Amino acid sequence: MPGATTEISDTRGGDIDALVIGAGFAGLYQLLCLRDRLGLSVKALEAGAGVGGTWYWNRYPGARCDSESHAYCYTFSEDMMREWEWSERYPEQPEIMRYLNFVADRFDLKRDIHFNTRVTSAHYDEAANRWNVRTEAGEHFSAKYLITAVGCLSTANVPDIAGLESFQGDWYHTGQWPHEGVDFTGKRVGLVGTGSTGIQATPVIAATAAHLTVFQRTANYSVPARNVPLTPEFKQYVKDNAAEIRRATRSTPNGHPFVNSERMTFESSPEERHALYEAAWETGGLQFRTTFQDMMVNKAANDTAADFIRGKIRQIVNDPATAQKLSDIDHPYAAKRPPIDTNYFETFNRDNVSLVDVRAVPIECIAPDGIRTQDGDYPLDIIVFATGFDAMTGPMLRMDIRGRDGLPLAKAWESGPRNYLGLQVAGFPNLFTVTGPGSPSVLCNMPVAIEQHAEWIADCIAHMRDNGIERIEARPEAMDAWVEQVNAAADATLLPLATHSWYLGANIPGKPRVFMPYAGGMARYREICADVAAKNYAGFALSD
Ligand code: N01
Repeated sequence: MPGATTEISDTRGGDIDALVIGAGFAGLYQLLCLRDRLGLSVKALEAGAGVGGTWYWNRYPGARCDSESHAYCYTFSEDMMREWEWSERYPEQPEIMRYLNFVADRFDLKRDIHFNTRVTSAHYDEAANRWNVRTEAGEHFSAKYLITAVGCLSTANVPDIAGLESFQGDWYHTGQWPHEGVDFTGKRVGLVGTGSTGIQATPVIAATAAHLTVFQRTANYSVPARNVPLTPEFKQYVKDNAAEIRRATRSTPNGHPFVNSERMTFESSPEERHALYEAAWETGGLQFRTTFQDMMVNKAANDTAADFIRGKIRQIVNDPATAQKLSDIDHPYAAKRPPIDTNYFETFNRDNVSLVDVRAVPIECIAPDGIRTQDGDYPLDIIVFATGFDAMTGPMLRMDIRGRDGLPLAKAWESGPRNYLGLQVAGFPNLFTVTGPGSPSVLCNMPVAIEQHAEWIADCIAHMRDNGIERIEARPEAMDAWVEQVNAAADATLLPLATHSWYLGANIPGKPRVFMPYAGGMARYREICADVAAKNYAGFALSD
C-alpha cells in the first residue's frame, strides 16, 4: 500500500546489525563480508530489480568496461577467479551482469537483498544508536551500522536545457537506459556528450542510425582500446596466475595490473618518445598513461603525450575542419578520466555522422523536432544524453542522510565533501561510505578499491564487536587533516588542470568545486588505512 510503513525485521527474527545500500560490486561484497565472515544479520537495499549497480543501469550501446577483464573482478577468492572465464579483453555490459549474478548466486547473496527498494532517508537515532532507513515504498529498516555502497557514478545528469519537455521524439540518458534497448535503425539521432560514454556509444549508434549528430562541448582525447577475444592461452594464464594478478592490482597506483614505466619523458629523445607512444597506441587501453612515469605530474611531459594523440586524431579524421574540432583539446591528457575507444575518431569519416561544436556554437534550446543551436536547427528523432553524472556526492546527497542532532549530510558537505579516509564523516556515527569522496575510488580500477574498503569496514566492525565498542566516528580534526591530504595529493598532479572535470564537480551547475577522489595512489592509500587500523583506529572516536 503506497505510503504504508512496514517494519522489516531480520528473517531470523533478530535485529538487523547492518544495512548496505546498493547491490553492485561494492554492495555485494560488503554483504558477503559482513554476513558470511562476521556472521552479522545484514540486508542490502537495492533500487534496481537485480544486482549490478552501475552495470544494471548503464546498458547503452557499446557499454563496455575500460578495465581489462582479468583485473575487473573480485580477487578475494582465487577459486572463483579460476572458475569464471571472461571472453574478451574488455568485458561488455551483459557479460559483467552475468558475472555479478554468478557471484551473487555462488554466495547465495540474493536472499538478503531487497530489490526495487530505493532508500529515501537514513536518520541516526543517537539514544538507540541505530540508523533508521526509509524507502520510497514506505518501508522502514533499522540497523546499527549503515554502509553506503551506492557507486560513484549513479546519479544521472540530464542537462537542464530549455524545451526538453517539448521534444516530440524520444530521449534517453545513457545511465538510465531502457532494458529493452533502443532501435536506431533509420533514425536521426543526436548524441550530447563526448566523455567515456559518448565515445563508446558513438560508433555503435552510427552503425544503424540514418544519421548521427554528435554535439561536443569539450573535445576529448581517446586511445584505441584494441578489444579482442581472449585466447585459450590467456584464459589459462589467468587461471594459473590468479594470485599474481591479485598481487599486481594491489601494488599499482591505479589498481590495474600494468607495470608503470620508470622512464622519465625527457630522458628519451623525441624519436624514442614517438616510438614509445606508437607502441603504446598499438597496445591500446588505459596503460597508455603509464608510458612515462612523469606523465601526470609534469605538464611539459604530458604535452608530448597530448600532442601525439592530437596528431593521431588529425591523421585518422579525413575532414580537416572536423579533425580540428576533435583535436582542439583544452586540458592535459588524462586530467579528465581518459576514454578508450573502438573506432571513435574513424566514425567521423562516415557519411552519416557529423560533429557540432557546441562550445563555439552553444545549444540554445530543444525544439519539438530537434536541437537548436545558435547557428541552426538539427532535426532529430532521438536524443541521447551521454552527459555524465552528479558524481561521488550525488548518490549520497539525494538520500536524506542525517547524523547526530539531525545534522543533514547536505549541510555537512555544503562546501564540498569532507570526511576521513573517504570512509566516515564526523557527526555520522557507524556510517561507512564505500568508495566515498576522499578515497581513490574513481581513480582506481573500481573492484580493487571496493575490495579494500569492504574488507577494512568489515575488519573495523569485527574490532568493535570484539572490544565492546558501540560507536565509531571520524574525529573532526582527523577529517580536516585528511581533506588537506586529499587536496595536496591532487595538487601534486595535473588532474586539477581540467577545470571542467567531474572529478571537481564542475559538470554540475552550483556544485562546490572540490577535487573529490584521493589522488595519492591506491597502494599508498591502502597502507594509510592499514596503519590507521593498526594504531587502534587513530583519528576515529570509539565509544561504548
Ligand atoms: O560522463 P562525462 P560519461 N551540453 O561527465 C558533456 C565512467 N565510465 O558518462 O566536458 C553539452 O565524462 C560533457 O561536456 P564537458 C568513467 O569514469 C566508465 O561519459 O562537461 N554537453 C562531457 O563531454 C567516466 O569518466 C566506463 O564540457 C554536455 C559529457 O557530456 C564516467 O563514467 C565507461 C552538457 C559527459 O562526460 C563518466 O563518463 C563509461 C551540456 N549541457 C563511463 N552536460 C567504463 O569503462 C554535459 N555535457 C568502466
